[in-house]
Amino acid sequence: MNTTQALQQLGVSTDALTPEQLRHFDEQGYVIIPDVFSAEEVTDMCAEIDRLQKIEGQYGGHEVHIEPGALRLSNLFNKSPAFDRCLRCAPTLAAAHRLLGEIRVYSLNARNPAKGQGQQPLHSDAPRAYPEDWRVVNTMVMLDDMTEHNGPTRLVPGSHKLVPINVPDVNMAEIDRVQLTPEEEAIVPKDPLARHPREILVTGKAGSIAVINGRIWHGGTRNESGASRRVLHLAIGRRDIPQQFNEREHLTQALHDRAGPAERFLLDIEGATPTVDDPLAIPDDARVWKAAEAVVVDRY
Ligand SMILES: O=C(O)CCC(=O)C(=O)O
Ligand SMILES: [Fe+2]
Repeated sequence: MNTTQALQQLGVSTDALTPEQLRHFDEQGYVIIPDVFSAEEVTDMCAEIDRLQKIEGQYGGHEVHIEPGALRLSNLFNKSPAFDRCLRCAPTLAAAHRLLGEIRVYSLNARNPAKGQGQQPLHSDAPRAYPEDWRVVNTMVMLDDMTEHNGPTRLVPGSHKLVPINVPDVNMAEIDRVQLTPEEEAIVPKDPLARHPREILVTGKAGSIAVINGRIWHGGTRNESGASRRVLHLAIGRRDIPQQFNEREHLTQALHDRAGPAERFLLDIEGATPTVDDPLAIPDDARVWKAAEAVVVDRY
C-alpha cells in the first residue's frame, strides 16, 4: 500500500481542492473550506467530545500535553469511531499528499478554550532542518461556529515560509533546537502572546475546516464570549517524521478490528497488535504545553 492507493480506496480525490484553493494554500499557507462535514456528522462528533471531556476533565490531552485554560483531548481514533470520518477528510489528505508525498496521521486532538482563556504563544507546529522541509499539514475542524469572539485560531498569512517559531517540544523529532540566523531572529515576535500586526482570525461555520501548513505562525486566542469553541486538530505528517502520537503503541482492539486496509495504512498500524485495554485510563500527572528552545547561529 502507498498513499495514492490508500486515498483511492478511501474515495478521497486528489483534486479535492480547486486550483485557486491550492494556490492560496501554497502562497498564504492556509485555506478555509466551508461545509466539509454535515450537520449530522458535527453533532455526532460533538457528542463524543462532550462525553470524553466529562471523563477526562483537566487531564484531557495528557497523551500529548495538557493546557491550563483549554480543554483538550488526544488519541481520539482509539476513543471513538465517531472520528473515523476524519480519515476521509479529502481537502486535508489531498493537500498533505501534494505537499508531503507519503503521509500518515500525525495526531488527532480536540481543543476548546474556556471563557477568558486560551491565548497561546504564536507558534509553528513543526520545525525544519532546511527551508523546504515541510513536515506537517494541520487542520482545524470547526465543530462549533468559530467566531471572532469565542477564541478563534489566529495565523499570520505567508509565515509558513519564515523560520518556525515556538514549536511545541513534542513535535521537534530529531531537531534539538530550531536554528535561526540573525536576520531571522530579527523577525521573531518579541512577545509571542501579543497580537501580531499581520495576523488574521480564522472564522467559519461549524462543519468548515481550515487546512494549514504546519509551519505557519498560528495559535489559539482568548475566548472572550465563553461560547463553546470545539475544534479538532487533524494533523497529517510526512511518513518519515515521527508521529506526534504513536498510534501503533496505543492501539485498541476496537480500532484494530474496525479499521480497513487504507485506514490501517494511514494510521500506520498495519500488522500491529492491540495492547491497550482502556484508552480512557487517566494518569497521575501530565505534561503541560511547552515550546522548544531556539538558538541563533551564523548559518544552518
Ligand atoms: O485550537 C486552536 O485554535 C489552535 C491550537 C494550536 O495551534 C495548538 O494547540 O497547537
Ligand atoms: Fe498549533
